[in-house]
Order: sequence, then structure tokens, then C-alpha cells
Amino acid sequence: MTLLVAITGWDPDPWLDRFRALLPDRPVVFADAPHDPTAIRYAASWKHRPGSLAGLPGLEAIFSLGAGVDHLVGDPDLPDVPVLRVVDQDLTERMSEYVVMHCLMHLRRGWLYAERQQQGLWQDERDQPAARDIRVGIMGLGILGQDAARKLAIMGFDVAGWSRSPRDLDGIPTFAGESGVSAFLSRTDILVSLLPLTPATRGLLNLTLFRGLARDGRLAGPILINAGRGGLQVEADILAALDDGTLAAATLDVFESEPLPAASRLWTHPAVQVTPHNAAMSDPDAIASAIAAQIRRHEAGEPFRHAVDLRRGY
Ligand code: NDP
Ligand code: OXD
Repeated sequence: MTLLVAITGWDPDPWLDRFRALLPDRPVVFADAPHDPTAIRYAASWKHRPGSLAGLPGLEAIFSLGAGVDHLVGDPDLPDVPVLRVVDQDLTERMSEYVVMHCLMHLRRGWLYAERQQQGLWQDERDQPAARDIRVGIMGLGILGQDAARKLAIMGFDVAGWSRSPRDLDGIPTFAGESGVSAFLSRTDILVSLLPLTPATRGLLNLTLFRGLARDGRLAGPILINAGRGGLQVEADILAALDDGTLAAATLDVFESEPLPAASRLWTHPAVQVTPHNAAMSDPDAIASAIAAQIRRHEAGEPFRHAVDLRRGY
């Protein structure tokens, strides 16, 4: 009944501690430590080494430690067992905090005033649109996109959303698929990406798409916020769009290559805010509890929740 914890890029110790406390009736082993592959029933992964979950004959399920599962789907040797993703209130609320905060920072020119304070400058901007004047478009209306949309609407933003299949969100206009994308973009001043990375979404945030954003808004120009995945964006296109005015600013939490390379111009571009892929961190307390509950439910004969559709990629 052993749980294998396969993590790279994060400190595994808090995860091992939480799982051991929550599942005291079974061994919990770190993938890089010696262990008996035949004893493993469950694996909990964050960017496990590709191939390292193969050769576990008793494996019954793989749990992602994050909401995104591209790190799992990308492993060509992933065993054919259910893959379960994180759906957790703690993570969802963290993402909505990030999205609302950055929309408000752009609306209220938070970075401009921080800069002016550094210069000892008492100077305000007379043109101050309200949230209701700003159209926010959310790409991805899943667990995270829906929560962010509702919270932005509470703040007064004029919110709409876009997804693969049609979604019905109380009072929030929605658009779907390729046929809905241009109408969605043309009513968007701040574009928020909360999409998963799949073959269909890779490179979607590119110059052609940015050119479809609204040009008649109350901000200095369209703004991009990407907290989905770095593979969604074409960074050379973001820089080109910022340089030629197609975009006025960008907040980026995720990057084509992470950590963002020191040589990237995104670090120093005056219109870019960089955060280190922490828009919604996976809290070991919250996520390990949710996974332990899934294991107990499964062992009581109940179905797993939040299974990933591997063909769809999310
Ligand atoms: P969900 O699976 O709940 O939702 C995904 C949404 O994206 C759905 O609305 C889906 O459409 C839509 N979508 C998928 N493919 C397409 C497509 N080709 N065209 C249009 N819409 C598409 O995911 P979550 O909301 O839980 O998470 C979203 C992503 O956020 C994660 O995959 C991860 O990459 C990222 N993330 C980032 C974090 C960070 O710290 N930066 C933290 C956590 C997650 P439909 O509704 O039709 O299925
Ligand atoms: C996630 C992430 O997918 O942290 O949860 O990016």
C-alpha cells in the first residue's frame, strides 16, 4: 500500500512529512530513495523524472500535486492507470487572489505609483477608469477561471470568458471554441490566461491573437496576464507586441523555460511584471489532505474524483 512521492524542482520534505502524518498506516517513500517497486500502489507527482513511474506493477493511481497535468501527460512512459488532478479550494482561492490583484494593479496603476514614490514624486493621473469600465476576458473557464471570473465581477469588472466547450456562468457572457474567439478578444482590455497546456493551446498567446484584442478600451492598450502555463505564450511575440504598442503591459507568472533565464528581456522590460510561477502554489497541507482523502475513498470502494482525460490533455 506504499505511496511513492516523485518530485523534482520542489522540496520533497514537507510533502513526505504531511503524507506520513496523514497516512500513518502505510509506507510513504521518496522516489529518489531506495524502495521496493512492487510495493507501490499510488504515486504523487510533481514533474517526476519521465519514465520513473514505469515498472510499478501494483500501481493503481497517479496524483498530480498541482492543478496542471502537462508534466504528467508529457511522459511517454506514463503507466495506464487513472491520473487524478488537484481541485482544491485553497489553490483556487490563491489563483483568484493573484488574478484580482494584478487586474487591480493595472487598473489603479500600482506600479507607476510605486515608481513615483521611489522618485519622491507627488503626481497623480487624472484619467482614472473604474473597474466597470474595464473588460476582462478570461481564457479557460475551468475550476480556476470560473472562480476568478466571479471574483472579478464582484469587484465590478466587466468580465467575459472563453472555453473549449460552451459554459454557462450566471451573468457572465461566455464564448467558446475557434468560432467564438474573435468576438471574445474584441471585447477584452485585460486578457487573463488560465488555460491548461495541451497540443491545442501551445503557442496560442501570440502576436496574431494579441492583434485581435480591443483597441478602444480605457487603459493605455490591451494587457496580458498569463498564469496558465509558459508553453501557451510566444515570448518573442509578447516582447514585439509590447514594443510596437499592440500590448500595453503584461503580467507573467509562467514562462517557456523556468526559471526564466537571466538573459530574457522580460526581466527588465518596463511594462512587464514577472512572478516566479507562484500565482497559486500547491500548499502541502491542503493538497496532501485532498490526496489522502482520495486514497481512503478509493479503498472504501468509491470512485476517484477529478480524473484527467488523457486524450484531451487536461
Ligand atoms: P480546468 O481543467 O478546470 O479548466 C481548463 C479550462 O480550459 C476549461 O474551461 C477548458 O474548456 C479550457 N480549455 C482547455 N483547452 C482549451 C482549448 N483548446 N480552447 C479553449 N479552452 C480550452 O483547469 P484549472 O482551471 O484547474 O487549471 C487551469 C490551468 O491553470 C492548469 O492546467 C495549470 O496549467 C494552471 N495553473 C497554474 C498555476 C500557477 O501557479 N501559475 C497553479 C495552478 C494551475 P472546457 O470548459 O470546454 O473543458
Ligand atoms: C499547478 C501549478 O499546476 O503550480 O498547480 O502550476
